[in-house]
Amino acid sequence: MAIERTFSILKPDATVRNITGAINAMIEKAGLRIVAQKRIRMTREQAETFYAVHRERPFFGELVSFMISGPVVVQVLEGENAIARYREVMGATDPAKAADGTVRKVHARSVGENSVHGSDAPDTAVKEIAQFFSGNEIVG
Ligand code: 3AN
Repeated sequence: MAIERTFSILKPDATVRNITGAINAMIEKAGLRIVAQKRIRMTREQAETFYAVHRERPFFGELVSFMISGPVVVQVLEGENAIARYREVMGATDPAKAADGTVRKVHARSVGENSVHGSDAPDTAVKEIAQFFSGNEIVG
């Protein structure tokens, strides 16, 4: 199995409820290592760039407004098959459809305020990590 890196965001609904530590505990328990992490306030421009693939979707404006409504924690996670593994840990986008024990089942409020983001493929992981971290900020 390949050691991969994936990009993660703990979203404003998580920072506002002070549950970033609880989510990090779920990440670490799943065998993923947090090799970079910082708490930031995203600018509108950063959020629009990050979610550019969803620009034409009806929820784009709502999504960007939510992501800049409070602090977020951006992270790089490392581990075996980290991209797929973290998506398992997160659970389905809609918390009502998420499996028991997943971050979204346990913590998410709705399909929009769903607590976490994780990259969906190797190429997006590389791109997303590079948007928020320089190489020397990632310490494996
Ligand atoms: P995922 O984050 O599970 O990969 P995507 O890529 O389909 O899901 O959607 C990106 C983000 O857009 C989601 N995490 C969620 O915050 C938001 N989103 C998706 N669908 C909706 C929706 N119907 N209404 C509001 N926000 C949505």
